[in-house]
Amino acid sequence: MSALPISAELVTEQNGIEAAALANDYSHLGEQLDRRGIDIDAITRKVAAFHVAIPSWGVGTGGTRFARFAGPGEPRGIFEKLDDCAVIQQLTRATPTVSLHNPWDKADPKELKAKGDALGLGFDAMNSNTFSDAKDQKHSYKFGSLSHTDAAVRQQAIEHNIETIEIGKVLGSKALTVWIGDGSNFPGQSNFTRAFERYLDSMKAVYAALPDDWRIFSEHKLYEPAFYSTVVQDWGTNYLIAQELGPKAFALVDLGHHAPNVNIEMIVARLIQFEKLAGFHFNDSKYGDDDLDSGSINPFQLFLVFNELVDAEHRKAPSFNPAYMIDQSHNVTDPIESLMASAIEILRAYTQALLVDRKALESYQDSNDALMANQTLKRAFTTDVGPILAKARLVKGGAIDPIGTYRASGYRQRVTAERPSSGGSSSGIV
Ligand code: LRH
Ligand code: MN
Ligand code: MN
Repeated sequence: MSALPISAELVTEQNGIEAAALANDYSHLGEQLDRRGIDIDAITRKVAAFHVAIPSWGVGTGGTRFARFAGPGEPRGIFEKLDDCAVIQQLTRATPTVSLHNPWDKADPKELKAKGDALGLGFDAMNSNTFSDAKDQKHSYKFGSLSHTDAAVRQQAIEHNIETIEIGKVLGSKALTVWIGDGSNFPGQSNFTRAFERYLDSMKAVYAALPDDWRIFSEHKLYEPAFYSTVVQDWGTNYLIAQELGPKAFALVDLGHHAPNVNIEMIVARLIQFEKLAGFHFNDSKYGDDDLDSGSINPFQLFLVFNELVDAEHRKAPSFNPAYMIDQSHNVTDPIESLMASAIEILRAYTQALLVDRKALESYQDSNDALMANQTLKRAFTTDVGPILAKARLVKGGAIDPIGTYRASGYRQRVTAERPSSGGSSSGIV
């Protein structure tokens, strides 16, 4: 039995206000799509089956390295974070799992599992953290972790990853995501080759501890916190890692971890083709790893990424099983609202990609009709798929208008009374 945080009556009442308009819009869109040979209900069923994981760290207010401005009623620990994740799932019905970060979310794993069960939430990939020092940790990660020059530091980082797997086993997780901040700030500071050799040796030790039904995801990032070189800096290095480690290792793409204007959808295509795509950390960015809300800056790029994913699904690409997660930092918005809006934008891009006429596209590509090939994508991208998204939520018991319903529920005001302010001084998140 799950105890949902928003009253079911309120959701029904709010849906009642929108139901007639939605029915109209859905039927009108259905007619339009029918003329294009698309069955709207088949699309809605696919959309209803799509899930994206919420990052536990995303429901707290983020910050920059300059300041953090706390929001009202912020969750004070992982159990309250799970309550907030349950709100997102209850209203969007697209986010049934949470991705935890160790040790940020440290608690008795059995209690975490019980709390998840009570809220109807499962646990997605586990994230290890060797990019900051935990309290009372023996060796510092100031100069690296899995690639550190000192074997004792590397061993500590390996053990931390193994511990993260152990916690995940209790929670029912099936994947470990490893992102390290290792790198250098000055030319000459680090030997690129030796650092990568050490990293690979450490990752092999972590890989050896992976249960048979688990996968390990390595996450590349161009720069930050290291500003001259980073050990796992790009998808090429990431692919090499996945190849070196073995069949349970895959390369994870965080959309914010590339230089501006990089063709990320093409990276996605390459990783799919060579059966090494782990999945995503979704977010959006203008300059760097901005961790802005998905689809808020460049929704066309998100659509083009999903175009590759749907293409792979369509042609039944081997080993294609991406894990979808959000990874964002919310500095000026209510994180619950940002995460709901982001889940909706991710679903929107998926839905638009489902509308691409793949047969027509292929024939335009084969006949080198560049203009019509592009028009084929644009036609799908410019279709307002809002009614499909709302209908998919409605049939699963969610809200037609998640943000409106959330605001009407007074959830934030309620938890603000229950959760005293956590203050606003340090950033606490990258
Ligand atoms: C690094 C990163 C990585 C971390 C998260 C907090 O920038 O994307 O995924 O685990 O941010
Ligand atoms: Mn990430
Ligand atoms: Mn990041």
